[in-house]
Amino acid sequence: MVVSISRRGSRRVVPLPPLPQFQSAIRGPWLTSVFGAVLLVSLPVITVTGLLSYIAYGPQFGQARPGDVGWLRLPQFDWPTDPSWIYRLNQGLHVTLGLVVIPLVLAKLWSVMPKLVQWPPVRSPAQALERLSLLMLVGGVLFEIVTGVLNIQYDYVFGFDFYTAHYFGAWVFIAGFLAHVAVKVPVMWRTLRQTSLSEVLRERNRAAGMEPEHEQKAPDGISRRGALALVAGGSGLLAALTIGQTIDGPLRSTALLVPRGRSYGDGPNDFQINRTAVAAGIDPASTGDSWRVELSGTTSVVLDRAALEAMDQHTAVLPIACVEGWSTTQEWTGVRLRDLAGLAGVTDGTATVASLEQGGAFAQATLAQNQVWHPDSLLALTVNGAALSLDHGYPARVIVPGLPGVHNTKWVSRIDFAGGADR
Ligand SMILES: Nc1nc2c(c(=O)[nH]1)N[C@H]1C(S)=C(S)[C@@H](COP(=O)(O)O)O[C@H]1N2
Ligand SMILES: [Mo]
Repeated sequence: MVVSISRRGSRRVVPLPPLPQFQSAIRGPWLTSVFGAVLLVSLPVITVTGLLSYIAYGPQFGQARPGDVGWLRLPQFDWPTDPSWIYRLNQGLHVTLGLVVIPLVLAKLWSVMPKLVQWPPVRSPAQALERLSLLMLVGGVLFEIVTGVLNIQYDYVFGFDFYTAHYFGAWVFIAGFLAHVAVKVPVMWRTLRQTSLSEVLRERNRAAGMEPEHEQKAPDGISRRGALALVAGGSGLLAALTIGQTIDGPLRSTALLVPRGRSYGDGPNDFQINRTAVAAGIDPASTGDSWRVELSGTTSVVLDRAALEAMDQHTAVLPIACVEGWSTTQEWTGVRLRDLAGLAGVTDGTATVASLEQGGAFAQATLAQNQVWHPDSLLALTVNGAALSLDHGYPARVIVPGLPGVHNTKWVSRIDFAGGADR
């Protein structure tokens, strides 16, 4: 790196010359701009799907995490039920893209590393602001990546709530990102117009791939074309070893990077289990002949499994799509939630479903009106023609199109319908 003092005088902040082992003849505005351009498109998709997932959890029912976000409150709306794969797509994009950008983020940081370490660290208030926005951008993106990856790999390993940290971390990142984009996009655009991608891809030898400012240096072990291939290869490999968890089916076994939650059942119940009955502390005795589901609305009704089986059965092919990005589509049969609402004497409104499971985030979930009244929204008794296994929520579980996996409550014990009777 050539250290030059600007003609305009000594007020200019100069990057520190990198240690020899960090010098590179290909580091420069062009690679930075290419990586930046790809991140400019992908990071907003990851951010927006993340925020949408927060809304899908239903902050209006006090069940999104974190619950109280102060002035960072997002617009709230009833998450759609159509298409039924909407949350599957949302989380598939969020998690897969979130992993795929890791090599890009690292390459981008590498490409500007000498600028991150500059002397003096702060020269003016304006420059201090720029440094702060950079800190928010770099710190934010790394924090989101690390917490996100740990969350899909392990059960909670944090000393803090993942969702709270990931939510507020996202806003730190967003602020830094917007400031950075405002300042840098014109520079990026100019650089990319000066040297086209196809030009660089045609660079035959390493020397040709050097940034002009480095021309007097020995070529690197790698050309710009090679660096692009390396990053693209890394991202492609991450995608290939992840995407199977969202696509499911035979491809599930290719998702080697996301082994979490891969305990399976038998036969028709042989698909991914989030948390087993044992892990959830479900006493098998409470799911036997003594099990009942209590419905409350304008009247109360208590049903056993035989009574549910005697009602109109409806079948729907619906995905379970977990916030962690995995999903699995199965054929569910059971009683429509709206038929149960009718039994409870209710003709509209939301419903709160409670599980036999005691305490914690999974003990109950509130469904929006559109989710309760959709014709495919079920209290499922069977899956793929067989009784639900205990791990998949026997005697009965909720399955609703488009709903985040977490609110498809297993081991249902009661449903409170909040709506009124016929108007
Ligand atoms: N009672 C209860 N319901 C639950 C859960 C749970 O742990 N307890 N896990 C939820 C989550 S996070 C998901 S993704 C789905 C997974 O359903 P499955 O284990 O049948 O695949 O169930 C949801 N319902
Ligand atoms: Mo989940």
